[in-house]
Amino acid sequence: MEWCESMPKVELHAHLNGSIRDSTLLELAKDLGEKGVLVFSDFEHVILKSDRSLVEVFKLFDLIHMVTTDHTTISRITREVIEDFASENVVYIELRTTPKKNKSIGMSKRSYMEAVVDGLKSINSVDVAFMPHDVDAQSPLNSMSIDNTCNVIPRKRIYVRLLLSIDRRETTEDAMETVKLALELKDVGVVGIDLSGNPIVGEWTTFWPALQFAKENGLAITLHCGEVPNPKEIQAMLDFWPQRIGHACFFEGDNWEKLKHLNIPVEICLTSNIRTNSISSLDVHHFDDLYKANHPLVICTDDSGVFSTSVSKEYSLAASAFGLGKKEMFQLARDAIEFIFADNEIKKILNQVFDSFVTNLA
Ligand code: 6MZ
Repeated sequence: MEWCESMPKVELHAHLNGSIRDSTLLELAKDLGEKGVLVFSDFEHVILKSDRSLVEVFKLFDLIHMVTTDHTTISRITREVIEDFASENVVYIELRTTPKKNKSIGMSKRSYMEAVVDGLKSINSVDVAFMPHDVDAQSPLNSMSIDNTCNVIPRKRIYVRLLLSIDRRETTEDAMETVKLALELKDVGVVGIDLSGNPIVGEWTTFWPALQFAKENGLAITLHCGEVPNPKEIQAMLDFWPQRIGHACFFEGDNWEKLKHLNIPVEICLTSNIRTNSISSLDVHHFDDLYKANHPLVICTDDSGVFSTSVSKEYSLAASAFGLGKKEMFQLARDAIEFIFADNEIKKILNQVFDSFVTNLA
């Protein structure tokens, strides 16, 4: 639906390496195939497969990381991912990624993040505002540039904030290193921490000390929660009271009631949940229950590359699956402003962006 694309949107659950363009992934794999590092035909087969279980998705991430994890590529995919989201009128994104170390190429968690920031700085097809002081209340929606025939053309603007992910395979020390790095990188737009990775790996008690430290030091937290049935972990996560959670597919009984009672915003990733078989079909998706209960929700992509989706497609899917019209979808997009981790000044600007869209429509 065209209007899903044209309206402004807020993306709060997008993993950098999961949002990589298919064409880029294939190009990178081909290069490594030519260098004899991998067998391209095997790689191509896995990338182009359309249905994958959750377990297969994590195998795919290991393959993706094989071809993406050097500084130049990380900068490139950051640039492309932000360009892609901006092109479909995402006006604010919290992009999350797991800082990685790789001694053999001189990569530390910090240099990985510097590559991400370099990627953001290298974008010139759209205006990217990612530093905390990078706000323009005078002209929040677009800026102008002049093309080579002296025509003034509006440029899209996207506000970007970063979340550092802790992978569930990591140790407490690794997780703590990520949190300390996040604190050091606040001035380049890092606003929070995410806990993600294969949900059947790792224990909550391993990550808790680092997450608690993050919380005490003013970082916002979002947790992948209830991606698999694990009521004890879900309960511990709810007791921790994160600012948002992702997925919430396998909540039952008291945990479900508690989620609603605490009013914790849920990042909903419809295509991801269906493609990984976490939810059998959209008719039984928990979006419906939460939406009808007026629970805070935000529609997100998770891994737009891996699941061949986009924010607009997710909005369109929600509209058709749950019988919502333009007005409801616009309101849903706008409500997400309240759940972002950036400060009130950005919220004010985003509200102006949504206001000006309504005015332009009238
Ligand atoms: C849990 C996920 C995920 O960090 O390398 N990731 N974790 N559930 C999901 N739903 C399917 N999708 C992605 O991006 C890729 C990493 O994000 C996490 C995994 O740890 C994956 O390796 P980055 O940029």
